[in-house]
Amino acid sequence: MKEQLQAIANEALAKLEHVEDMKSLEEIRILFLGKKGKLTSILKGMGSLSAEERPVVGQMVNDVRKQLEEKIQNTRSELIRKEQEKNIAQEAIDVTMPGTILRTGKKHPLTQVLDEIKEVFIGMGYEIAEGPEVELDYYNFEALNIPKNHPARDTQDSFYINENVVLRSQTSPVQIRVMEKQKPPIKIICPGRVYRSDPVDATHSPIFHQVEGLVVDKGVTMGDLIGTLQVFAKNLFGEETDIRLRPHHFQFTEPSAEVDVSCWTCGGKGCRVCKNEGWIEILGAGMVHPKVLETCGIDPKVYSGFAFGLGVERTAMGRFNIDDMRLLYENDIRFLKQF
Ligand code: 2NL
Repeated sequence: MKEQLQAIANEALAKLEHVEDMKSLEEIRILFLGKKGKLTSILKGMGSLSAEERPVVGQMVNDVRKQLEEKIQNTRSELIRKEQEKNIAQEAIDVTMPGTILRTGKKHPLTQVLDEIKEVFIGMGYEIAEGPEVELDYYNFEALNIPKNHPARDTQDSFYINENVVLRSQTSPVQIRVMEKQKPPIKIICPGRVYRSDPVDATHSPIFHQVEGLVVDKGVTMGDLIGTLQVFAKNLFGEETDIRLRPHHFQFTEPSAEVDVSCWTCGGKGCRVCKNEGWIEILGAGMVHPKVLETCGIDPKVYSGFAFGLGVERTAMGRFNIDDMRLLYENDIRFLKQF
């Protein structure tokens, strides 16, 4: 029985030398120390021993059990340590490895310019007003002193939904709606998408963006308009920028003017960008026509106002030196990432 016990101990110790994982370690434990294990069956066979031998063998079984338990515990600790070492090695960060470059997006050039324009006017105390793109003919034309027979109303120039409904051709109808509802003082800008039935080319698109501005109060003058546009031009195109007004005609303003800024490329000397003019036209403006005020329920004998309108595409093309409007709509990443 002693030899048998020794053989069991040796077998167990040999097996434990080669254990690779927790599962086989547990299998070995059950095989030798479990309820039906080899050591237990020795204990069960002790009945056949003499009274002198019994305690000796009992002591030996206990010694072997203790030895095996210790060895199993050590093997278990060793396996855990190896497992942790492996995990640490796997999780290690190789700081010399090249990184993954995350490409960050940015605002479309039109949005950049629009945001700048908004910023300048918000800085001067303007509020932003918005309104429908599908508009009543009344708000888009009639209320702006554009009568039924006016060429701007030609179905060739505007998109008519039906006789009374049109895709807005400017954002002025938003301003009409504000004047109808709100008593002066009014100080707003109206950015938004507008529609004209123009064929697509390098400088035209049937859908484009406009920012119109409107100030109505007691005693508003052409001087206020000029000062406002000067601040705007200097903020957008640089402190050294000048503006110039040329007489013009709009149905909704009187007097009216087209407004040029000194060329941002040559500063007024004349170059390719300004086609040797030294000036670049960027907006239309004027004093709100008394008829327009009256139509909106504002007494033109008490109040006066100025208004202006500018094309966002054209401003962006100037700012970024873009020579074809279509590039702004194609969303070609190679083009957009330049700005
Ligand atoms: C342009 C420039 C302009 C206005 C827009 C306006 C709006 C109201 C009353 C009076 Cl509610 N005027 N807007 C004024 C002058 C110019 O836009 O080139 N338009 C064809």
